Amino acid sequence: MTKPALTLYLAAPRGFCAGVDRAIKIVEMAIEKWGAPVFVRHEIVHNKYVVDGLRAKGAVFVEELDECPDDRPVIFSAHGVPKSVPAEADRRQMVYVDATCPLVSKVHIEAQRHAENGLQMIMIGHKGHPETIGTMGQLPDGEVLLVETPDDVATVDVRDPDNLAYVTQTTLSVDDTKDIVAALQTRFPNIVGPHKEDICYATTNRQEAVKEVAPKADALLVVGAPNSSNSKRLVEVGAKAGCQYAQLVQRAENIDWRALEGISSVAITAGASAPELLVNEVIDAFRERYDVTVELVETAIERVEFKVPRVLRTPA
Ligand code: 0CH
Ligand code: SF4
Repeated sequence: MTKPALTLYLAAPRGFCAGVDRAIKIVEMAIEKWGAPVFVRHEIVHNKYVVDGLRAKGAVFVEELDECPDDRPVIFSAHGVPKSVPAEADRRQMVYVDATCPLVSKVHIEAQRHAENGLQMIMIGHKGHPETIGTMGQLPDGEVLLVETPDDVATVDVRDPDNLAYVTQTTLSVDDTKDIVAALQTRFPNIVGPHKEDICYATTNRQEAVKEVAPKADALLVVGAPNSSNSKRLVEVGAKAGCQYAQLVQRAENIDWRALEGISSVAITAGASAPELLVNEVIDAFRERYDVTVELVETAIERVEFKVPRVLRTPA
């Protein structure tokens, strides 16, 4: 039987960003240097395949530092940690490596600098997300106010409307964040913002690429995990850009083929924490059912790379 024709628009950039790449390398190098087990506080990045792979090599994933013994190394995830976490690790004289993405650390520094200059901080982010907890945790409890929507801006209770600054999570929707920033600037005209957006290059580029592919395709699949904020944003951006069916898939086995019946084109991208191997698995699943023509839609070229911490570059 002949297979139906399908155009597969492959978005680029997609998948691993420089911060994810660095964080995974940090865990791998730590296991090489110190042997197993190496503890990792929180999923190093939000992807089950990545986490399972590192676990098989000797990583032990925990949620809190008090689940780690004093005498084994611990890595902090790419999303960043509140100040209290390295402080506690220091107190316990633990060996630790911080895999926080340098672009998240930049936001941490920004928040502290504004606070030192006497500005009250507002964070635009998702409540309960580890990055939001980490960034807010750079300052004492209750010092950073969280807003998630333009409606929150209307009710946020500030000390002095003329002494405010904001920072954002790095993985937010660029467009939704613009609306929140506009609401902040309308209510607090003197609020200070980042020189350049806190939303990182990888988030921005992946959303731009999705905007390009989504309107062309009958369906959009975003390879990524349900707890991956940047991946979920890609689904929303795709739907907003006009794609009728936009779905997150962790693996090829999760594709809902019945929902895709009758399509003649599909767009595929991947969140910053999703390995390319899983994208290929999804493409192969389409090849099994369709006569696939792949069209690469590249909207930016990324050359960002981050070095791993020096302690891992020296032998044990
Ligand atoms: O998108 P989130 O922040 O949920 O995290 P992820 O899926 O692990 O992707 C990597 C981003 C890490 C911090 O910016
Ligand atoms: Fe860093 Fe951006 Fe990747 Fe987050 S999504 S790890 S901020 S490069």
